Amino acid sequence: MLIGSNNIASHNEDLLKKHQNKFAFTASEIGDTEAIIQKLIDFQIAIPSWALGTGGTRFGRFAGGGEPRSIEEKIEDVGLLHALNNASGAISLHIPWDIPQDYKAIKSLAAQHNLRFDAMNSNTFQDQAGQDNSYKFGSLQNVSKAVRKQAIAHNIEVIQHGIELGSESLTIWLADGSSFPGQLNFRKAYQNTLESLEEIYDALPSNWKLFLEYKCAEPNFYSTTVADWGQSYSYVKKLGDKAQTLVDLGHHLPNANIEQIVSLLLMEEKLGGFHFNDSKYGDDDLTAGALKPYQLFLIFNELVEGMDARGMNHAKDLGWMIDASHNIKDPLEDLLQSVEAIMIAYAQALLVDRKALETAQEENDVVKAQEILQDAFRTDVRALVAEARLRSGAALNPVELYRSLAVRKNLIGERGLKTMATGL
Ligand code: RM4
Ligand code: MN
Ligand code: MN
Repeated sequence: MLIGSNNIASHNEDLLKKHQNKFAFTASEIGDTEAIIQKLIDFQIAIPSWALGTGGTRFGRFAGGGEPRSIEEKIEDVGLLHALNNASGAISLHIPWDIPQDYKAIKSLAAQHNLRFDAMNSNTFQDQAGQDNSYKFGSLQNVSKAVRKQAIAHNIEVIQHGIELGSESLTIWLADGSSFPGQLNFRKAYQNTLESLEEIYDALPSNWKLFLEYKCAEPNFYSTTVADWGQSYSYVKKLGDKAQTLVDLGHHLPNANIEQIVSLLLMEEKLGGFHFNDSKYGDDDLTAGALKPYQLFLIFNELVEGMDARGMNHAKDLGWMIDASHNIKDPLEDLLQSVEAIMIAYAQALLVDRKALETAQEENDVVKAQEILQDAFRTDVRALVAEARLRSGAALNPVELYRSLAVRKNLIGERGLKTMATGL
């Protein structure tokens, strides 16, 4: 299914009057709306290819139908999102869940939808059919050299796929760790992992980045070999300039101050990218901003401040990705909601009066500092985000248009009810 510009135009026409009123009010409250709108137009968030189908838990899976059956259909799904919001102009692929066969055809399909290929993801947390060695006891950390070699070779293969598609980064997330005390010699596991990462790093083209993602627990529940930002930092620091840390919002111990982590990683020039999602308990992979929108705003507040301090390009200099899993919602609707929440948090962070905040900080004016942040957070910026969409030819209300065009019903018609996407 394709969403035509005529569909978007007539949807926007219906909502235009209401939007214009709202936008005029918002603009009257905010100073420089034009600069903010341009930043919002430029900002793109990559969609994970592994989250276009139904996720599920270990207790069950309730498929919604019409799931993409191939990498081509996954690209088409992201194309639908991008047509609706013009803010999802990239796809992040997970190998071997999505092995590209015909690079040229896949690249041209992506180009038709105005999509580029964001970070490539390797998978050494599952055994694949026909694989020589098992990852049951880890991959890059494994006590067996043969297993480590296999995992290294897989990562290098992922880089090769990425080169063909025009991607410029590899994200490594390791399930490596241990489930019981005594199972692992922590130092040996670290050393093995480091040596393996070095080999992968050496295979990176000069314009590539290696993102090392951390996660406090799961699937191992006693120790994880890249468990937190400090551990990731320690690896990427040793690896070199092309290696950076990736922050997934659901990968922290409860109550971790993620915004502070982000600020310090940025200062150290070691923040590479993001996996946005939201959580209450652990790696819940829920819709971004669904539970803790203030935290999302505070993270963006540090991002904007830190990137500006280093003269970075907001849209291009970090990898912006969603990592989510959809158990009860339509994945595409959920992803539209996530993108919207991210754009809102970003827009609010752009509103923060930096000068006034700095003065308040220098004067230890705690009350004023809070007022400044909360003033930005409590500003309704939805009309700004909608205006950015309107100007770039996308829909004023993406979820509403998605529903009125009965996209899911159409996809079920095209693909069938019982299709199953590879991924989470
Ligand atoms: C992990 C981690 C990775 C993702 C896998 C599927 O928890 O978040 O980024 O690739 O899940
Ligand atoms: Mn992740
Ligand atoms: Mn995760």
